[in-house]
Amino acid sequence: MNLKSEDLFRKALRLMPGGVNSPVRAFRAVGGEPLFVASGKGARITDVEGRSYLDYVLSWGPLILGHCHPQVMEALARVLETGTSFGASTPAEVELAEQIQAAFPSIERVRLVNSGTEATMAALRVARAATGREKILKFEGCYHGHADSLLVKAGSGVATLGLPDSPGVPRALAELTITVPFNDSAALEEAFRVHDHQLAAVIVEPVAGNMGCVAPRAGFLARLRTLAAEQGTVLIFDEVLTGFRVAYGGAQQLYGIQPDLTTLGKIMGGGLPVGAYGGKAALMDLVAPAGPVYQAGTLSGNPLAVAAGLKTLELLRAPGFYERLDALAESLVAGLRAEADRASVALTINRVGSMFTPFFTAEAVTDYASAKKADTAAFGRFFRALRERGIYFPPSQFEAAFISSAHSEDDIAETIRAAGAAFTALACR
Ligand code: HOZ
Repeated sequence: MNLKSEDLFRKALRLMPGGVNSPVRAFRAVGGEPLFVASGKGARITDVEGRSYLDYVLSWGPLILGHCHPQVMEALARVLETGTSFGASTPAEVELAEQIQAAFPSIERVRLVNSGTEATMAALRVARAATGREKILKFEGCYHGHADSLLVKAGSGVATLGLPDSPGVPRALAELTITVPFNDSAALEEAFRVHDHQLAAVIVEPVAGNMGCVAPRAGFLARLRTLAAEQGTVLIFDEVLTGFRVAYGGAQQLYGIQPDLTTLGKIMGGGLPVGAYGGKAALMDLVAPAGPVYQAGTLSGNPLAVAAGLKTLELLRAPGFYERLDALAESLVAGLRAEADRASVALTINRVGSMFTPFFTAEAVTDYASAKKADTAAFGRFFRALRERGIYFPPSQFEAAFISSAHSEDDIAETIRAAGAAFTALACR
């Protein structure tokens, strides 16, 4: 007999740390049994008990076309007939590199890796090698994967679990990571003044997604660009979430700012494990074997991820794709706002393109400090109330929700109705 979620989780707890392979999945911040998914199709997933949910997690962003898009599945099926990994170059990798370069004019050369964490780790190494400097600057509540240098005041699961900076990160390394609040140009100027010509890199999620969704203030990214250029600091846009999401060419296209290096992942692999880092040729030509900065990977450029990525990007280039997705996201956000107002629930919703977060606070959320003021217990109740009604939101106040092209107007209407009932239940407590 198939095990139920409860039994699976009990078994998983004996076998895996916290019963999961990635912390936020354990639902510790929202309560209730973690979801065990049996399958996904379009905008929906089905759990092992056969319950169906409209999915706004979408594998944390990659599935912009929804689950099991037929053309992506077909592309994968073709690859399965010819081999899953060679540890040698394939024609499709070259094609994907070409597509990435066409989408991101700031990327003159690109290296494919297997995850966003790998991409940010390697980008930092390149920046340090290029500048001969060791310090880096990141923003509070931004998350760039779990490499040692970047687990300082990190968002995502670190914020969800309310952890202080992670044990196991050598203090000497953490001391090289300077942090300032996101969207705070004055603090940024001060950091550049104090660490004058000592910063190898500034890394930023140009639209923060890992403290919940937070847009950059007007002029913030431009100021960052100028300060980095003035001091020869490498500007890294971490577009693992935003690349091919907020626009085909990512946040750098949306806001018209060109970084020196970009990290990508998620959507560009069509739901398979992938990452990439790229940028100016002068920087990327430092990477081995063109240059001395070492970085390698047996499964890098893996045929399955490359095929799923290529087909996904092709479908994203359809005329009007992003306009429709953004309109759908806006109608959902407007509906959620109206329902929260009707139930007198204090709610602030941030949205950029098809990524968004409802924060349970009346105040504007512009950085990590304001995100942390949100009522996370209320978010947990909202999450559970939605789940009971067949809607699956990210199980954390500090993760962005996403919409896919598989979501229909009816799905959005169903979600708004469910949220309305959830807000009313919240308000009646
Ligand atoms: N912290 C990840 C999203 N930002 C969660 C990944 C996962 O649990 O799969």
